[in-house]
Amino acid sequence: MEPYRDQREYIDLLERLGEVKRIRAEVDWDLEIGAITRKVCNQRGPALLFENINGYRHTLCRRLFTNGLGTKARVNLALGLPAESPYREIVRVMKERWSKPLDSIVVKDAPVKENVVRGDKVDLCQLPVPRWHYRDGGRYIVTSAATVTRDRDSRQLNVGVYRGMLSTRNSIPMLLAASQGWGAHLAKYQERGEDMPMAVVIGEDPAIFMCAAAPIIHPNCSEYEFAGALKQRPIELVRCETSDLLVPAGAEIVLEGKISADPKTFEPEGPFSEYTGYMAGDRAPRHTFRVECVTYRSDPVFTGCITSRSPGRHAETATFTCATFSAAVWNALEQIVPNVTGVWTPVARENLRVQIKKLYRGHAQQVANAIWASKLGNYAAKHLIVVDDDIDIFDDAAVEWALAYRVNAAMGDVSFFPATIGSMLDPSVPLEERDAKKYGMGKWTRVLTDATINWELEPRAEYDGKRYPPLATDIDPEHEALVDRRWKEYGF
Ligand SMILES: Cc1cc2nc3c(=O)[nH]c(=O)nc-3n(C[C@H](O)[C@H](O)[C@H](O)COP(=O)(O)O)c2cc1C
Ligand SMILES: [Mn+2]
Repeated sequence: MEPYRDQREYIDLLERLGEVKRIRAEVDWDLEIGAITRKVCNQRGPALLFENINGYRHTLCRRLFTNGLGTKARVNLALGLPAESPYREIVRVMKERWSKPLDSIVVKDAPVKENVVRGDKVDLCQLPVPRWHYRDGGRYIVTSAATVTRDRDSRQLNVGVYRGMLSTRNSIPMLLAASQGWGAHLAKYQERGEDMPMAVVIGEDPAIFMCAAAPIIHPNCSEYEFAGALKQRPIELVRCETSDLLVPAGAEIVLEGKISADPKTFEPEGPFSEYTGYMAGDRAPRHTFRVECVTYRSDPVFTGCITSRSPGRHAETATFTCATFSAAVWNALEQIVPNVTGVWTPVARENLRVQIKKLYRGHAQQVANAIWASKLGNYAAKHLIVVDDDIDIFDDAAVEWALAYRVNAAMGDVSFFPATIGSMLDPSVPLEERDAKKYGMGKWTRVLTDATINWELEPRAEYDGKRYPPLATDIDPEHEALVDRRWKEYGF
């Protein structure tokens, strides 16, 4: 694989392949960068490096990178796969690599420590943070960045992607969901009346970005080791200045500080142009990250992304979350349910497809329980379709066919699981019903469509002893051979 150590080397790699466009014309952080990014994403265009941002010529950070993973070809590139590899292959490779997390290395000297700013000198307004969308509640400083926290007791690290908005020169209100990795961590600090140390990593390796945005179950390590596995090269980490958190040595910018569960410390955040494609979510006081220290590489590259997409409108995150999500669910599911032969989420992780080699009645229901019982169901698998292993889950027409001819709701093939945790950003749920302050999370009624052949159907002699009639689309072997033999004679 074409090696790259960090985002900076990844940008160099993109440059050599003509996959990045440097924009030297002066652009405004206020809506112009967001509008350009939107258009380029929609066209599946190049990664973008903005080098001349209005008001940011003499600040500590002057450049902005976005859309690094904005096409399937670049996702392949980041994984070291041939640019044309289909998602079927991407999911397979991710799943395989993630089955063997790779230990990270802790180093002493790191590029991200080239510059250190502490205390009163911290000024986040020195970063060229865009207002991405005209309806956004503010300038979103934390989009593709990775948030690092530690379990207070087990000392296990978590690295997750969570949104955050620039509020003051040293504070960032964020969307903290109790069911996510850092949500569970914060609850433990809250019990002791302590603030939680955290770090936000801006401009991290694209492999770390992909892993931090995936629902990886990692009882014995963190997302860093999964990123190392994806790259097949260990991630180099360095200790934070103000805590014992570990951050990538080659990151562009690291914000260090603390977050509190005390509502008195909350600042208003939202709304944000969300991944649903809607301005889902309100403006409300939210958990606020207080930045005490900033470390950064010389001439750092601020990094962010747009994440909202709707039919015909594309976003950077949509190119890889379909694959990372499928691979993470497949790996985890495989540990607890037999004969899972594939997982795919073609458009939105709300709609998940699982393929099984069915072993018994209730197998599809077991799959649903396993996903809905765990963090695999966070923001995901509201609608689950389970198919037999003769149905290609990457083929929409095949799945539609199975839905048409293998589902009979009267026989229990469709089941509802009401009042589960759900996305607080899903506009199909009334706002009051997904009030995270009151409920911690949103609320979903989950739906399983079991599109496997129902084993209540009796095998029948006229069906050659099977539960289902024989396919009517094949040709008997004798005539298949005959027609093949005479094919040219027919004039084809
Ligand atoms: C750009 C982007 C922004 C995201 N923002 C949030 C967010 O604000 N809150 C949240 O709970 N999840 C958010 N997610 C989804 C999480 O990254 C994802 O659920 C991931 O699995 C979380 O990691 P964890 O399982 O370690 O908590 C976002 C994902 C992306 C790609
Ligand atoms: Mn995690």
